[in-house]
Amino acid sequence: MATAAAHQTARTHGSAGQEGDIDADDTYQRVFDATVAADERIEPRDWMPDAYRATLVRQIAQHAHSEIIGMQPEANWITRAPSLRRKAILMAKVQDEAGHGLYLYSAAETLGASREDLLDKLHTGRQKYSSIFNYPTLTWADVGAIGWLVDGAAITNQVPLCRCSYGPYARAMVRVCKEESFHQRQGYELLLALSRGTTEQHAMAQDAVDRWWWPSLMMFGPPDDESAHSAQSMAWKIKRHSNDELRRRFVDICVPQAESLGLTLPDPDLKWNEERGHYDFGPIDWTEFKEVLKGNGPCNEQRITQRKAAHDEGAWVRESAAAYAAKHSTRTGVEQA
Ligand code: BYC
Repeated sequence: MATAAAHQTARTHGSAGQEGDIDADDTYQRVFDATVAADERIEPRDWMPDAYRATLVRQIAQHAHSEIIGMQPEANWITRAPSLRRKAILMAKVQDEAGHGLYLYSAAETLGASREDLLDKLHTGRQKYSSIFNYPTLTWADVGAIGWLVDGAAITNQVPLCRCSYGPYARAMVRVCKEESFHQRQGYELLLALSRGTTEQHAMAQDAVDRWWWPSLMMFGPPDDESAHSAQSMAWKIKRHSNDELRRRFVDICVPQAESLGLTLPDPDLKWNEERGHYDFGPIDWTEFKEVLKGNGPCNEQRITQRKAAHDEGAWVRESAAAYAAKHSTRTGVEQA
């Protein structure tokens, strides 16, 4: 157990010992382990193992990329929303996703990552974004299915991340989850309206649920025995539950909600298992998941092409903001002098 004095010194990165000093490195590691074990937060100023930092940058960057790529399938319906009310709600939701991207890129920056570099990695396929956003939004009902299922899966995954061991990520998740909860409800309400509408509207809602159900289950990642990062991420308390645990929890939540919606989930094997206290469900097509991750999903190419175009078209905004900030800081400097 590290002493209080050593703890104090070692928590602050670089304030004790020389680089390569084995005793100091050991103290740093022990203090880090003790902080994680005590369920306290690691903050940007604290020493952390390089692999912990790299894992966080990988996960937070992927998460941020998913938020901004996730704007595309929904934005596809803004101009075609069936009423002003629906349009205003959808615009607010898509803006929220951009905001989530901002919190997350900022959290990654606290680990020393540069936003420019992360975006470059997204644009060149060196970092991933969620598989789910490589599926098309074919009808208006897809906006409801995304809200209910995709945002519902996101909440199930992200509520435990509010207790992640890395402070800035955990705090960003608190606000994101509150907003996701609103998103999930708007999706549910939209689907309910369609389900209770005309026969055609009901069929449209059912078709959307049929298409989004399985990809939503894939959002939780590969099965536990194939999840490369889960064990270490759980030991570091970045992840609090395994991929399969969260997927099971999501299925249990969705089944009664589907019944209330008057819609069926497209899985003949779905049935309550009294012994396990969970719903059993059918096999997931992991070949499809792997293909989507390899870039062969229905919309991978379109998503990245549109993202790059938006980035290039926004260059003047970034340049103007940087020029304004530089001018402002010079003026402030002159005033202070
Ligand atoms: N899609 O070892 P594993 C949203 C990758 S945004 C693509 O289990 P980990 C929303 C994984 O990265 C939703 N890739 O990994 C936004 C790894 O590859 P690398 C996004 C996936 O990290 C707008 C490999 O497979 N949410 O909700 O322990 C509108 C092995 O996997 C996926 C987050 O990002 C996938 N589905 O666990 C509406 C949440 N799954 O990196 C809604 C934060 C796995 O070695 N992220 N991979 O090349 C996490 O909780 C975890 O990163 C995951 C994966 C559970 C996703």
